[in-house]
Amino acid sequence: MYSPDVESMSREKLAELQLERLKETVKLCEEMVPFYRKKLREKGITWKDIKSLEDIELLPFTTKDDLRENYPFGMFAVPVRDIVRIHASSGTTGQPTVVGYTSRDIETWSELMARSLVAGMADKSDIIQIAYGYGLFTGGLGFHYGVERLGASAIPVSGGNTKRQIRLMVDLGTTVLCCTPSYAIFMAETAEEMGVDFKELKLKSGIFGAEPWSDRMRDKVERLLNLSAFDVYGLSEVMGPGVSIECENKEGLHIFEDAFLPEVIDPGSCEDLPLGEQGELVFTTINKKGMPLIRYRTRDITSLEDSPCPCGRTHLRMRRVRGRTDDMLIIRGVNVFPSQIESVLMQIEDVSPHYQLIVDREAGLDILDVQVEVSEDMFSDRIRGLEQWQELIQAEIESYLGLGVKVTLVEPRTIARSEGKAVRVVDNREI
Ligand code: DLL
Repeated sequence: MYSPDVESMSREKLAELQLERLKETVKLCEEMVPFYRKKLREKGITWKDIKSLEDIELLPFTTKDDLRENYPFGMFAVPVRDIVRIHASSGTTGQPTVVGYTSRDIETWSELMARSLVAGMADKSDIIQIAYGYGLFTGGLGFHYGVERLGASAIPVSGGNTKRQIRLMVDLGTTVLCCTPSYAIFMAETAEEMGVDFKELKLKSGIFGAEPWSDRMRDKVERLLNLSAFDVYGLSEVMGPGVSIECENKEGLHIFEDAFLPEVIDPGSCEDLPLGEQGELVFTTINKKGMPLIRYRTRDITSLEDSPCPCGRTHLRMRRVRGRTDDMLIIRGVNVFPSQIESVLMQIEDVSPHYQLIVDREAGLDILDVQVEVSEDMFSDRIRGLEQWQELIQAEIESYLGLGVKVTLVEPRTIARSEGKAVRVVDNREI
């Protein structure tokens, strides 16, 4: 069974466990993965040189490109016959990458997911609707194994068929919903159309992640679905969902540090940054056998916190992911994360949660067009006020970013709804 004791271990004891596991991991990589053997040799070190946790800085980084170059099985540390599950990234931005799990890895992952569910208010008595996609994506199956490990009841509905999702919630009395935050918003809209009121449902919490979302969006989701919303983070290369999750205090996501060693680096110099400073998140897996990773550069931007948490967990927290280094837009020299614009939008009364950022280049000049969908009510009642409303949105965004933007109000239901990860940015400059 899962062992939450490890979550409240003293930092000293945890560090001992981490060091032992780090050494084992580096040894495994050195002995079994030619890619790492070569990298470690180039650095002139072996696993025996790891004497303290700080020595992690001696180790080489791993990037997504390294995984691509070793496609499909080159990063595995065990023979393929010992792999019991393979997941893969979609490969929309290049060659796909695969990840492999031994049966022990599946055990570990299930345990971490069970612990994640507990942090998100779930227990054995819950009915948990898993509306993350099942398949090569790690969301569906990751949650599924966690729910079974917890001993709760899984509804393995996967993403899509939104009306059926709502009917299941009503008929089966779902108490915990798991999906992307953008899909949760879409569900709220569909429920309204169907005349279903979330206040009448039994939902108590939602475990949402797999894409960036802001605290303001959380307020919206909580209001619309009448539940407590938790942010869950993970990535397939490192494991899948269940790398970190918020507790009831919602002051950052506790990283499961008995399985993943976090660092935050300056993405330019690759130097480790002190706690509290924002940079690129890097993970070393220390409890994984099929495909262990050393200092994997996630490209996700966040910072780490070690202040005590009232929940009693001693594991470090990461701030909500602000975005990815590769999602950051550079508009006329100004760095813009889509999540910053989302935060501004969601603070304005009556703004719908459906928006998209369209970037173009006209006569050599970058144009950022923030397309915001008008709600049905606004559209019918306030046609005349729309212009002022558009100006207000534009002024708010411009003053926050210090950058001129265009704001276009679009008719209700014109922005594509998401059943998985939402597409928030369309950058036409690359075409
Ligand atoms: O998205 C795993 C997952 C499934 C996490 C279900 C949470 C819930 P990938 O498809 O490999 O794996 O995508 C990983 O998604 O590097 C982040 O950029 C982003 N991401 C994941 N969770 C969050 C989050 C899954 N809570 C990539 N906030 C990561 C912001 C997130 N971004």
